[in-house]
Amino acid sequence: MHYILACMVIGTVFGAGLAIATEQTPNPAASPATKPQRHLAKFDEQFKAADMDNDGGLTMAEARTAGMERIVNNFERLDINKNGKVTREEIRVLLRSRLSS
Ligand SMILES: [Ca+2]
Ligand SMILES: [Ca+2]
Repeated sequence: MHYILACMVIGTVFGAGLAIATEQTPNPAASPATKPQRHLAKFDEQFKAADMDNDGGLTMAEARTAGMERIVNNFERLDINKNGKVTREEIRVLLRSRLSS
């Protein structure tokens, strides 16, 4: 009885481990992207997740809900065209000017 139970447990654990191993995505660090590019890619993901109405811009409320404090704190400066939304392009302009300075 104990033997059968042990076999079932081992089978379950091994099967689950195999499933996890095959579902793993390739290591992003292995990509040839440079550090700033990776930073931007990560930022894009955060931005997409924060942009709840998918209009391509973050309002102050969206940034605050997503916990993006850096955007909330610099909202006025980031919103270059003063339309009440910070777009990825507006943030990139600021990021680039910071990276090159
Ligand atoms: Ca939005
Ligand atoms: Ca704007």
